[in-house]
Amino acid sequence: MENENTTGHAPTPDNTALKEQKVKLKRPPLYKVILLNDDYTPMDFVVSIIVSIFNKPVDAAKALMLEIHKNGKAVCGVYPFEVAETKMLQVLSIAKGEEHPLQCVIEKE
Ligand code: TYC
Repeated sequence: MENENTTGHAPTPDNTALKEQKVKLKRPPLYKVILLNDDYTPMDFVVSIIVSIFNKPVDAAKALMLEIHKNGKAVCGVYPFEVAETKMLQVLSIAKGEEHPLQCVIEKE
């Protein structure tokens, strides 16, 4: 029916319905945290990083490390931007502190 009020709001003075508002809810974008292979960072160190920063069980961390070693890179986790950025900076800081060249990047999904 024309001018039917389906808004849940009080009718306007001329008794026509207020226009429905389209509220577009957007999910926050997610970012992949990717570890890169190199020839020098020890395998055990990479496994310990994946366990401690990305909260993976040891077996999954070993599998991810081997995937990076074989294929050059792997996604270790997917997070909102600020979490992804923090994890990337933590990886880089710990690796630098131990003088390993391990590299880590983030990429929008
Ligand atoms: N390629 C390294 C080695 O043979 C191991 C390694 C794995 C390094 C994963 C970095 O992100 C990495 N010691």
